[in-house]
Amino acid sequence: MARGPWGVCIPLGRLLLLLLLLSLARGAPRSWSQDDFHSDICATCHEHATCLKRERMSICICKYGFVGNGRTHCIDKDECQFGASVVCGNHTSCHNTPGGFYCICLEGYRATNNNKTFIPNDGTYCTDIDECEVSSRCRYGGRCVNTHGSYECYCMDGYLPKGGPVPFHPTRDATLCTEIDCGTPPEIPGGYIIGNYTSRLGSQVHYACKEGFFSDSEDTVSSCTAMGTWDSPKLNCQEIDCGHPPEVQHAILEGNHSSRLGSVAHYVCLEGFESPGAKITSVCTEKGTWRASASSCSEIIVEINEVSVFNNTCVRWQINPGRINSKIEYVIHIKGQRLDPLESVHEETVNLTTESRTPEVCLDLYQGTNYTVNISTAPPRRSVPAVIEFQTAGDDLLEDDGIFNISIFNEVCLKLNRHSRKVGSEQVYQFKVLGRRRYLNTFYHATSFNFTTREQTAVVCLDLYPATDYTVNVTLLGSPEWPSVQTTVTTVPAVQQTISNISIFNETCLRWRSMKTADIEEMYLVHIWGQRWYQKGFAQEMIFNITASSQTPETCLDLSPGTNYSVSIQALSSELPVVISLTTQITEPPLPEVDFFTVHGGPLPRLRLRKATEKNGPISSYQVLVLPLALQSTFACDSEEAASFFSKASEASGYVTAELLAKDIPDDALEISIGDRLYYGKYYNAPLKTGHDYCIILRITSEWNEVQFFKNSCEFDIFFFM
Ligand SMILES: *[C@@H]1O[C@H](CO)[C@@H](O)[C@H](O)[C@H]1NC(C)=O
Ligand SMILES: *[C@@H]1O[C@H](CO)[C@@H](O)[C@H](O)[C@H]1NC(C)=O
Ligand SMILES: *[C@@H]1O[C@H](CO)[C@@H](O)[C@H](O)[C@H]1NC(C)=O
Ligand SMILES: *[C@@H]1O[C@H](CO)[C@@H](O)[C@H](O)[C@H]1NC(C)=O
Ligand SMILES: *[C@@H]1O[C@H](CO)[C@@H](O)[C@H](O)[C@H]1NC(C)=O
Ligand SMILES: *[C@@H]1O[C@H](CO)[C@@H](O)[C@H](O)[C@H]1NC(C)=O
Ligand SMILES: *[C@@H]1O[C@H](CO)[C@@H](O)[C@H](O)[C@H]1NC(C)=O
Ligand SMILES: *[C@@H]1O[C@H](CO)[C@@H](O)[C@H](O)[C@H]1NC(C)=O
Ligand SMILES: *[C@@H]1O[C@H](CO)[C@@H](O)[C@H](O)[C@H]1NC(C)=O
Ligand SMILES: *[C@@H]1O[C@H](CO)[C@@H](O)[C@H](O)[C@H]1NC(C)=O
Ligand SMILES: *[C@@H]1O[C@H](CO)[C@@H](O)[C@H](O)[C@H]1NC(C)=O
Ligand SMILES: *[C@H]1O[C@@H](CO)[C@H](O)[C@@H](O)[C@@H]1NC(C)=O
Repeated sequence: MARGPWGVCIPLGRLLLLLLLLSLARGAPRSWSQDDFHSDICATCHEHATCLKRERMSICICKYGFVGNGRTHCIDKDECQFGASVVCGNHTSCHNTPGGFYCICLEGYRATNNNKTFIPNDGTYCTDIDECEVSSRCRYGGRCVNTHGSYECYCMDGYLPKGGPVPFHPTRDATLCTEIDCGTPPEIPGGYIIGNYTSRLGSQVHYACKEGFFSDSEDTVSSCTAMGTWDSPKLNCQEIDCGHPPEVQHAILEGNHSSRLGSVAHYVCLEGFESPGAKITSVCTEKGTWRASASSCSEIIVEINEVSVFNNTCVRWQINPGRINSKIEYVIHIKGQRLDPLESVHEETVNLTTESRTPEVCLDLYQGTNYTVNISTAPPRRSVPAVIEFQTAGDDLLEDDGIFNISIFNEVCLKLNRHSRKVGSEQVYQFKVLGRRRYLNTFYHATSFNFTTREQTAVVCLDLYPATDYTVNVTLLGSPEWPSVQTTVTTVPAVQQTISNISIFNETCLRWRSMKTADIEEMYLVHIWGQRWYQKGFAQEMIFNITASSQTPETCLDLSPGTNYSVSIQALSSELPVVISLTTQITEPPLPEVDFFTVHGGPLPRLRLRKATEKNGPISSYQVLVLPLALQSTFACDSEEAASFFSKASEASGYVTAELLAKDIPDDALEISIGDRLYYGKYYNAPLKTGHDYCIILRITSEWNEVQFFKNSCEFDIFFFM
C-alpha cells in the first residue's frame, strides 16, 4: 500500500479513474451551447488542453498528465509523487515528464517488456535479473546462487574454497575454488590397497590385510570426502599371533614353533602314551587361533607276559613293544605259603624300577616255599598284570651249585649271591682267599673276610691281582660239622697298562716302572726285533721272560751294534705290551781284505781290494794311504787326518793316494795301480819315488747318521821296495 498525500489509502488502479472523473465534474458547469461558443471557446483552451466538441458545445480539457481548468491553466501533474513503488511497482524508480512519467527498473532488475523504460499500466513490471543465468561469473569450480538483485558464489561439489570467504563475490573476494584432491590414501599398518583409485571426491579405496595379518572389521573401504580428506579406514590389520599353542592332553610341545600364521607346533605324546597313526600338530590359522589336528595321545597299557622263574628265586618277564622308553616302576607282590614253621605266610611287596624290556628281579624268598608272584605296574601307569606260581628249592645248604655263587667283576671285586635264607638265624661264613700264578713260584696273595647271611647279595672288593688263580674256601663259623666248600676263580689280565716310564740307559739297558703294588713278583715277556737298513739280510728276534719283584725293574739286552730295534715288554698279568724303539751305535768295521802284487822293474804295483761285509755299521768309503816305512810304527789308524799328496806336511809324510766310495766297489773286487797319476775321489794317485820303502795301508770308514762319524780300520800293510 502506498500512503497518499491526502491521508487516504487508495488503490492505484482506481486512482486514475478518480482523477478523470474529477476533471469531468469540474468542467461541467462551464459548458456552453454549440452555437455560441464553438470557435471562441476552443481558441481559449490552454496550450496543454484539448478542445472537446460535443453537439453544440466545446469544452477545454487539460491533456492527460495535466491538471487545470483547461483554459487558464493546465499544470503538469506529478504522477511520481506517490512513490515509485506505488506508481511503477516494486524495484523501480519513477521519472515524471511534462504530461507523463516513465519507470525504470532498479539495478539488478529488468522490465518484463525488456525495455529500459516502461509505463506500468500495460502490465509491465520489474523482475529480478538472474545474474547467474546471464554468465558464469563465479570463477573455476564456483557455483553461482542468485539472490534478490544480486548473486553470490559458492564452490561446486568436488571443490573447496581457498583464500577467502564463502559465499564470495568474484569482484570483491579472492576466494578460489580448488578441486578436491584427497591425496594419497592413508596407509594401514599391516594392510595394503587393492586395485585402482583416484584422489578425487567420492573415490573409494579398498583395503586388505597383508599375509599374516587379520582384521576384526569387515569394512574395507575408505572414501575421499568433501573435506578433501580420506575417511579414516576402519580396517585394523593386526599381525596374526596365535600365542602359545594349546595344550594337548598327555602330550608335550616339541621343537620350534612361532606364533605366526602357518606355524606348525608339533607334539609328542608323553612317555607311556601314543598317538596311533597321525602325528599331533596344531597350525596357526589366519583367524589368529590354533587349529589342532584330530589325533590325540592315548595311554599305553603295559602288557606283562612271558613270566618265568630262573635261578630258583629270580623272576623275569617281557613287556609289549610300544613307545615306553623311560623307566617303568613295577610292583611285585609276593605271597608264600610255608609248611615250616607250620602254615606260616610270607607276604611282601617289592618295587622295581627299570627301563629294560625284559626285566629281571631276584627276590628275597624262603626256600622250599610255594609262592604266588603278582607283577603289575605302579600307578598311575596301567598294566595287564601277570601272576606266576612256583615253588622254591629246598633248604639244602649242600646243594651242588653251592650256597654262594661267586663271580668276579671290575677285575678286583667278588660278588656273592646267596640263594636262600634261613628263618630266625644269622650265620657267619668265613672266606679265605688265596691267589697264585702258575708261572710265578713265589707269587702269593692271601686275604680273608667274613660274610653274614644278613647280606643277601654282597660285593666284596678285595683288590685282587689280574691274571691270577684264586682259591676261595668258605667255612660256616661255629658249625664244625659243616664241611668247608672250595671254589676257584681266575681273574682276567688287566686291561689297563701296567708299565710306565720306560727308559734306556747305558745304550742297551732298559728300566721301567711297574704300576702294580710294590714287591709283588711279576713276569715280563720281552720281545725284541732288530733290523739294519744297510744289510737287508740282517734280522734278529729275541723272546724271553724276566721275573722281577722290583717296582722299577731293569734289564740289559744283548744287542748288536748299528741296529734299529723294537722292544716290546708286557707284564703277563696285563693284556697290553709297551713297545719302544732304540738304535745301537756302530762299531769298528771289519778288517779289510787286500791282495797285493809286486812287480819288479816293470809295471806299477797293483792293489786288489775286496768289498768288506757291513757288520757293525754301514761302510762308507775305502782309502789307500801311502806311508814312508819309517812312519809305520807311529801311524794311528783312527786319526781322521787325510792329507793328500799335495797337502802333506813334508816330503817324508804319509798321504792318501786314493779314495773309493763303498758303492763304487764292484761285488767281486777292484784293482788299482799305485802311482798311476789318476785322481781317485779328490786324491791324486802320485807316482812313488824310486829307492824308497813304503807301507801301503787300506782304511775302511763306517759312518752313520752324519754325526755318528766313526773310526777307521786299517790292517793290511805292505812293504814295497823299489
Ligand atoms: C511489492 O513489494 C511488496 C513488499 O516488498 C510486496 O508486498 C508486494 O506484493 C509487491 N508488489 C508486487 C506487485 O510485486
Ligand atoms: C588400473 O588403471 C589402469 C590405467 O587406467 C588400467 O590399465 C588397469 O586395468 C586398471 N586396473 C584395474 C585392476 O582396474
Ligand atoms: C630352534 O630355534 C633356534 C633359534 O631360532 C635355532 O637355533 C634352532 O636351530 C632351532 N631348532 C630347530 C630344531 O629347528
Ligand atoms: C643263575 O646265576 C648264575 C650265577 O649268578 C648265572 O651264571 C646264571 O646265568 C644264572 N642263570 C640264569 C638262567 O640266568
Ligand atoms: C611301592 O610302590 C607302591 C606304589 O607306587 C607304593 O605305594 C609303595 O609304598 C612302594 N613300596 C616301596 C617299598 O617302595
Ligand atoms: C606246594 O604246592 C604243592 C602242590 O600244590 C604241594 O604238594 C606242596 O606240598 C606245597 N608245598 C608247600 C611247602 O606248601
Ligand atoms: C595282581 O595285582 C593287581 C594290582 O595289585 C590286582 O589288581 C590283581 O587283582 C592281582 N591279581 C591277582 C591274581 O592277585
Ligand atoms: C671272621 O670271624 C672270625 C670269628 O669271629 C674272626 O676270628 C676273624 O678275625 C674274622 N675275620 C675277619 C676278616 O673279620
Ligand atoms: C682251602 O681248603 C683246602 C682243603 O679243604 C686246603 O687245602 C687249602 O689250604 C684251603 N685254602 C685256604 C686259602 O684256606
Ligand atoms: C753303565 O755301565 C757302566 C759300566 O758297565 C756302569 O758302571 C754304570 O753304572 C752303568 N750305568 C748305569 C746307569 O747303570
Ligand atoms: C713266558 O712265560 C709264560 C708264562 O709262564 C709262558 O707261557 C711263555 O712260554 C714264556 N715265554 C718264554 C719265551 O719263555
Ligand atoms: C517497448 O515496448 C513495446 C511493447 O512492449 C513497444 O511496442 C515499444 O514501442 C516500446 N519501445 C519503447 C522504446 O518504449
